[in-house]
Amino acid sequence: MRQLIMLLLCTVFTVSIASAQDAKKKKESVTFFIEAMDCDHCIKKIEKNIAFEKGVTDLKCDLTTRTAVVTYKTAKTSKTRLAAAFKKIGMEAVPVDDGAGCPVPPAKKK
Ligand SMILES: [Cu+2]
Repeated sequence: MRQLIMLLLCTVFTVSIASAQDAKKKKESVTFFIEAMDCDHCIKKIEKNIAFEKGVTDLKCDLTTRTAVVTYKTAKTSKTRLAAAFKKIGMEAVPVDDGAGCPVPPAKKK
């Protein structure tokens, strides 16, 4: 069952990449799971930093699920860059739709 979900997520992810390539102004949302996000202070920190990252248009943090939904312009930034931005403020952010053990070649990203 878990594998089926992963496969499904992979498919959705691949399709979203394909459609991202035809429109330069296209926006995309990525859900990051941030284990270190455990209080309002963390959320403030994320809001003060990630919201001002290049290409980020929207940011929603959820403390209960420890996730942050980041909407960004695909032409300006990428999941990898956003994850790096989280790392810069000391937080490990894992894109949920990538899925652990679901290898998505980063070269496909634009
Ligand atoms: Cu905290």
